[in-house]
Formats: sequence, C-alpha cells, structure tokens
Amino acid sequence: MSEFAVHSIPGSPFGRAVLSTLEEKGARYRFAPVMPGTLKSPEHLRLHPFGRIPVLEHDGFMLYETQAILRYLDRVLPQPALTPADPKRAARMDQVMNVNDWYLFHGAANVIGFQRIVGPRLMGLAPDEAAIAAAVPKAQRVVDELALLLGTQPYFTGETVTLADLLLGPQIDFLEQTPEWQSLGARHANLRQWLSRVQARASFLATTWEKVAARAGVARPVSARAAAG
Ligand SMILES: N[C@@H](CCC(=O)N[C@@H](CS)C(=O)NCC(=O)O)C(=O)O
Repeated sequence: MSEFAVHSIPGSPFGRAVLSTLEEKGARYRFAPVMPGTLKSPEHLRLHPFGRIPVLEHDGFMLYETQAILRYLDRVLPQPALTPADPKRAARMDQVMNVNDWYLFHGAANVIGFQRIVGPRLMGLAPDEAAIAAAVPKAQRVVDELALLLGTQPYFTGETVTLADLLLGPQIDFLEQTPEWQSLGARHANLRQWLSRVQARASFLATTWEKVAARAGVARPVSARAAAG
C-alpha cells in the first residue's frame, strides 16, 4: 500500500482530525513530528507556506489545509465513506466544517486553547486571562449554534460519523480540557453526549496527545488538565 505521512505536532487538534480520519479508514500511516517553534523555519515553510500544521504526504503528493486533506483521504480511501451520499446531509457536513474553521477556531478556540493549554504546556507561559475572557462570548455563540445544528442526532449529519465530526471533535475535545468548557457546554447535554461518543471511538482513543507523543518518540506531555488549571 502507498504510504501516508502526517507532518504534525502531537496534541494539534487539526492534526488529530487527519490522524483520526486515517484511523477510521484503517490506513497505515507514519507520523512525522514537527518540532514546536520550527513552523516558520525555511524547512517547514517549504512544506506549508503559511507555517502551520498539519501537512499530508502521499506518494510524493504534498497537501496542506485540513479540510482538503480530509476530503482527499475520503476519495483515495473510499471505505468506509465519511461523506454522506445525500446532498442535504453532505451540505450540513460542509457547513459544520466551515463553522469549525471560521467561527469556532478563529478568535475563540484558538485563543482559549493557546492560553490554557499550548502556551502553559509547551512554552511555560502564564494564561492571558483578558484574552480568554474576550474569547469566551465568541466561543459560546458558536457552541450554542453547534448544539442547535446537532439537535437529537448521534452525529452531525445523522446516524454515522462523517468528516464534520472528525474535524470538530478534536477542537471541542481541546476546549473540554479547559475550565471554560464548564460554562460553554453547560446548557448542551446533546453536545456533551456527542463529544463522549466521538471520544469513545477507536480512532480518537488511538490519537490522544499522549498516544501520538509516544508514537512520535517525543517527551510525554504533562496532563493537559493540570496545565490548564
Ligand atoms: N487552516 C489550517 C489551520 C491549521 C492550524 O491553524 N493549525 C495550528 C495547529 S492546530 C497551527 O499550525 N498553529 C500554528 C500557528 O498558529 O502559528 C488547516 O485547516 O489546516
């Protein structure tokens, strides 16, 4: 079988979306660790001109942008399908993926996740409480809308997991590790149950920060909850 390599940093939510998609497909892949602090280096900018992760490598084909990577994987590894055949369900999947990228990540989850987890855990930084306080209302608006979109369904487009759940799951899992999740998720039992459902999948159990760090041979991180507290 041709080889997939995922260039990423253990713990990265976008990176985890790619890893869990590969796990859902039962694909063999290699984790190529990127060192934190090297994202803007000339070497990494050759892989990702915007200095981010993840990057997928497949038989010499290089691809960045997580949505593009997930859809590519769903095309080259068609089973099990992770995009609904029904156009309306597929559109809902696309919508949730864009809500993740545009409204949840930017200015909300990226701020809370960095200030509570990445900064303290990887850089020894103290959380900027003012930045977190400014991001919480933005995050709340998105979480409320996601709960509405989910409704009573087990997954975002219905009965089965799709790329939407695999992209959004790692972001909400990251938020759950912060004290802010207590209030963000408080009103939304359906979203909390969805998160537990996603976290219980073999693809998520295989791609925790600790598992990926061990696989990458990098130092085992301290507990995210301890770092966030
Ligand atoms: N639009 C990109 C976003 C990727 C992204 O922001 N990844 C984060 C890690 S989860 C990152 O590389 N952050 C580094 C930075 O902000 O400099 C994608 O979908 O892949």
